[in-house]
Amino acid sequence: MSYRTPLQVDYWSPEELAVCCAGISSDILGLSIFCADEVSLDAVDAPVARVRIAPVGDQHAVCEVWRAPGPFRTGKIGPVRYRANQTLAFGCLELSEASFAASHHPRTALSAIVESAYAEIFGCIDSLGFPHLVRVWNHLPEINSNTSGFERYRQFNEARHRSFLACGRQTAGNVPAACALGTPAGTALVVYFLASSQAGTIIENPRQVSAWNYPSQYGAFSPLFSRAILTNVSTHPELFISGTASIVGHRSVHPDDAADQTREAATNICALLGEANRVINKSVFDKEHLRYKVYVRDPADYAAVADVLHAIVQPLASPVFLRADICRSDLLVEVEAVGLGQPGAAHPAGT
Ligand code: 3EB
Repeated sequence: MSYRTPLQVDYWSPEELAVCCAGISSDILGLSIFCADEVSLDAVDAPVARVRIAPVGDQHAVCEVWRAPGPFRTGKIGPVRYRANQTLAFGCLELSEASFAASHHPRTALSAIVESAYAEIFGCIDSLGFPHLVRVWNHLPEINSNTSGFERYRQFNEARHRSFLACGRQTAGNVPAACALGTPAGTALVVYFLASSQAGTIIENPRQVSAWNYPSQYGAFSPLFSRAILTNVSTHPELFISGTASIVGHRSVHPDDAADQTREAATNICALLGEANRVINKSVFDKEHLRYKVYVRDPADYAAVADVLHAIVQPLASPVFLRADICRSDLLVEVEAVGLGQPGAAHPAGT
């Protein structure tokens, strides 16, 4: 009997990835690799987003591997490399500020590449027939620095906002789940995403102000992301939880305490799970069956953050810890997660 796999995400070392790619047929839709330096992934024919942040601890690199049933269409439109099956597309691109002379743009080189990145992404997914961004991972160099008098995360927010408007997208409500993290100086902007032929359902957090309604103290252009997106692109409902931090209302809470920030982020994630289950009117998602990815600003906080998460989620399927700057300088930790219905369930072909 043959079985179709639903959508899956796994976190593997490059060696584990090589073993999978050497198998009879690869069902890899796309992947991201997190590593401080360059890695070669010869065996992989799926699109690869290369993010220059390192795992915390002694692992050199970690790969986030998205697998889904084929057949696939694979290609490149402008700078966007993509692979898609019937319902879902993975795509990624990399743009460098050095390639944009600031003088040719009314704003900054970062604004220019962010606007261009989103224009390319929307152009790509529109022409593929997957116009709905589900989840976007934004990795931008020096996210907390000030250049041209503005924090770079704010420059990013303005450019993202302008691009959404220019490309006919909504700037409130129906916006993708996302995260925005820093990478070292001199690296490229890397954006990768999942897009779908059908719009997902946004899930907001009753404990938090929606990001598109943040007051202007966080910038004239609000961040455009939803707290989570619920989709149905495979055999189970899927829940994509955005980067979630220690924010209540719109304010950062527990400054200088990574353990308390982790607890608050976990409480926010639990609130989202409750919302998602309420919206689908069924108890599908719980904290024990999520795949977590954790960004910590200071590696010295790793043990405290891991302890808190392990105490809250038991058993905890090996979360991935990455060293990265978070978009607000008072945030020390950010947690994202994916829920993919029931774990390990395979489904008969054609059902
Ligand atoms: C926050 O809740 C923390 O700008 O795309 C989380 C998820 C955050 C996504 C983004 C930012 C973004 O505001 C930061």
